[in-house]
Amino acid sequence: MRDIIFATGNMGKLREIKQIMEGLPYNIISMKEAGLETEVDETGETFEENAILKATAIAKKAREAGVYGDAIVMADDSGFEVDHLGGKPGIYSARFMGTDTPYSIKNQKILDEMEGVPEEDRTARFVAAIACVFPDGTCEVVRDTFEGRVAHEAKGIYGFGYDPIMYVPEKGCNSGELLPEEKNKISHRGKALMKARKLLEEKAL
Ligand code: ITT
Repeated sequence: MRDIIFATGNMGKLREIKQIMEGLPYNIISMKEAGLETEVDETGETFEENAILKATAIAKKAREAGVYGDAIVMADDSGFEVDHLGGKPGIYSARFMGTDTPYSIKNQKILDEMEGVPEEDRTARFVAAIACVFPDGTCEVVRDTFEGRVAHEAKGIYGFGYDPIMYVPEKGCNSGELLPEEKNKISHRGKALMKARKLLEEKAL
């Protein structure tokens, strides 16, 4: 089994990544489990740039520590884009209203800002960019989206972050109401990870 170190401190993401990669010949190790925790300044202007910043920083740490020499290092930079709000919170999704603010408050703020906005203008999506640093030091990044609309009320107990307020037309419910296995099949992260998996297979890793 190949080791993949996932450069994330977000437990919701990590849980999904482990579920999505289950049964595949990869051993997913969080940066915490690898003892490589570090704060990375997300100074990029796109999801791709930030994913690359996170993955390369952790790959560098692993190299310096002399551990997991032939591991692949991956990072996910993701967020919720609301078209009517000019794409916000977007790359600032985790930082929106402060990282310590509960999602019940962040979500309500978005619902309030969208009050009275007609259905056709409520389009929104989750975006995920996943950067992979390979053992030879090269880096590639893939992206995918999960399209929906801003719901009228928060619903659901599954997922994390903004899941309760994204209505998923093809499922007729909010993302927070989807069972993990249902979300993972159609989500930005699920689809981007399958693209990343293809990259690994092409490189025979
Ligand atoms: P790491 O950088 O340590 O991975 P983070 O939470 O800071 O963790 P991001 O900067 O990529 O990660 O921010 C992603 C945010 O976007 C996340 O905190 C949620 O608010 C939101 N988000 C991303 N994917 C989501 C999903 O599947 N469901 C709900 N919200 C999501």
